[in-house]
Amino acid sequence: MTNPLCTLSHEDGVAVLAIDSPPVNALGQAVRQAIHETMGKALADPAVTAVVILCAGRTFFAGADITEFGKPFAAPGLHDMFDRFDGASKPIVAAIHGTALGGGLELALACHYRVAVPTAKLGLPEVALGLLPGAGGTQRAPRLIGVAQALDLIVGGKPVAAAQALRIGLIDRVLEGQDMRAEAVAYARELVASGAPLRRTRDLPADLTPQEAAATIADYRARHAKSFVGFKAPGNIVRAIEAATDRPFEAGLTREWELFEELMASPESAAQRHIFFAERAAAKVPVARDCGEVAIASVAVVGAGTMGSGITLAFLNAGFPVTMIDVNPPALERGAAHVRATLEALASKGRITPSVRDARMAAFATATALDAVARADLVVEAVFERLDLKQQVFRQIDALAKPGAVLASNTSFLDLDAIAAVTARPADVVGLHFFAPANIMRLLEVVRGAKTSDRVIQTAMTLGRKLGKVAVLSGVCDGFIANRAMARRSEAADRLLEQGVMPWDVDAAMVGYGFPMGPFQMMDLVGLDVIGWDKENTAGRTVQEVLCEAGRLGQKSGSGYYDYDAQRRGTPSAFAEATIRDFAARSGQPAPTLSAQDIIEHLLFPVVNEGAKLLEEGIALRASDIDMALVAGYAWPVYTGGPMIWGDHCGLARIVAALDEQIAQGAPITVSNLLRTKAAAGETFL
Ligand code: 3H9
Repeated sequence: MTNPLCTLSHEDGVAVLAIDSPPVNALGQAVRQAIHETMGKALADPAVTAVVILCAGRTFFAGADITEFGKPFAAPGLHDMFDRFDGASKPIVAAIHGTALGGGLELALACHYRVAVPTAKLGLPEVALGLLPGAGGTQRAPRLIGVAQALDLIVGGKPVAAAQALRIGLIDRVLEGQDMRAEAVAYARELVASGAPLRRTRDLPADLTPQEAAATIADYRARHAKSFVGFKAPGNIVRAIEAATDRPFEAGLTREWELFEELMASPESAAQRHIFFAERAAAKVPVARDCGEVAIASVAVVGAGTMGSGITLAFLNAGFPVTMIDVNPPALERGAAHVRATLEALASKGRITPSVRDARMAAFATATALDAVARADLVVEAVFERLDLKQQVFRQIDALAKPGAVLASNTSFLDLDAIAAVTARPADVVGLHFFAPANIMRLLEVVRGAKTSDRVIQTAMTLGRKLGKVAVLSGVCDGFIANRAMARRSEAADRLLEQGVMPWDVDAAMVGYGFPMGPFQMMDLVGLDVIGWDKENTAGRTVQEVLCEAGRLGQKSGSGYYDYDAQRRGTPSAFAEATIRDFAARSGQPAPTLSAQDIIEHLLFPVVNEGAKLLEEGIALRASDIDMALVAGYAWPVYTGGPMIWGDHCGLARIVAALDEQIAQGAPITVSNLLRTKAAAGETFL
């Protein structure tokens, strides 16, 4: 009886195992079982001289089945399968297309030879899930490609292209790729005809002695120490690779498994796996199945400021032709110069080839007249954040843009419906909220207005993916998901300051939690006069007002909450400290003594609370969307999983009690009904 997941066919003495388990041929139990049985049959057949294993569909195995994680692994395990591969007395060839990832590449490493089509990518990306390759990857890869390359591949986690894989010895041949199956079978026949040895990766010697490996690893750790902070997986991976050099293969596998299980049980990995699924869930939005999409072949960006030029770059980098429009010629020239300089810099750093740079330059046009929007399928407005101005621009765009074009606003907190209302086509109006720098930050909030059509929403979600971003759908409200949730952190931080807590203590607690910088360091970077300061109406009412009035506008003026040296290194400012003490003295209360954990809870529990409000108001579709938005848009540490799942771990009842305590002390906040209800019922968000 043939197994539908794994078909076995024969071509002139070569058995071909073809696995077909859409969407990505993950190595779940049923697939493992099918391979194990079929491989057993092929190897036992005396007419078979070699075996080729390949996959149908869009990709080679994408790894172990992540949905099985957290449950006991059912037999046959990957180790059992790979033992059979290793021990086979006939050559087994893995033929790779698409992506061979994680357990998928580990399977290929357990084969005797590997070939790949030119477009294939190969990687061990488990680190991104807070894990390590637990099916021999950390033991076989160093033996095959050397310790230094294995560190890059496994700790770095980035897949390599077929050509690079060949260079480092990960594969044995890049096929032409016209007919992978036939070319792989021909390769297997060549092996048999030439009497090629059974090359068992497990039996290859490590390229370094334990002492040399220890030195290479120590050097690697030192160079990457900063990026390891907060993550558990890199340290365990390094330990596992070390084991490949200082003990026999079997003992190395045992060590690898211990370290794998430790990671699997860790909160860091649970959080990172949550984000993996959150990213995929965010792409699923409630639109009619047959709504279709607007074909976007050309883009116009209105406004050449920081956001406009960043958005232009984001589209150019994704291969779209873009016309950047600004009615102010000097502003347009500044924006265009930034776009060109960024493309040049990408080329000079080797991140793009000169021909790609030239193609992007050629796809970039500028215009000072708004009628240039007439040619675009998508118009993105990125003018100054003022409702009347945006409405005026939208009226003009409405008059000029072609019928059916998508009209997007990059507003970060204004009412999208009020913008859409000035047009005759509100169904075509959508928010595309990019985060600065728009060509770098991964989050794209797609804002759905009251009248935005399904077709336009689906178009925007697809665009997000094409731009290499995580698109998260948001309803209309002040600040949408990410800015609105994080505004509560800033307010809580300001309240602490007014009680006499120092900004550097608050910032240190946030950095300790895992943010790249704290809220006051961020304010100093952005400029204290940019957010929340009204120059015309300032009266020393807040610490920020006092600092701004004193000309302490942040890094750009050499001082803000911190004092800066010529290299923009900040040190605690005596002026800021005196100002804060002065404010605190007015309250008549002594400044509270707070631990870093107290500060974390004081600042971040209100974010969880706001997340609950976003859910109960229907602004965010799911709790995981909020986590995804903050991880991608605000560098919320991915190893905590985002505010909602972190809130679940802290305990919702504890959060409600802490918020009630803040309210009792005068904080102007209210607790979300959803949060209270869930806390009372002992429920969680996720
Ligand atoms: C591992 O291997 C551990 C071992 O070392 C040791 C074990 C002992 N499992 O991303 P897409 C689903 S850890 C289950 O939208 P694309 C995904 O959720 C694994 N499901 O497509 C989605 O489902 P849905 C190491 C998986 O074309 C659907 O497939 N491997 C898995 O943009 C389509 O996915 C990795 O970390 C999986 N392994 O990208 C690779 N992978 O439609 C993770 C995907 O219901 N995967 N799904 O939302 C990827 O990087 C990308 O999915 C891939 C395709 C590049 C393969």
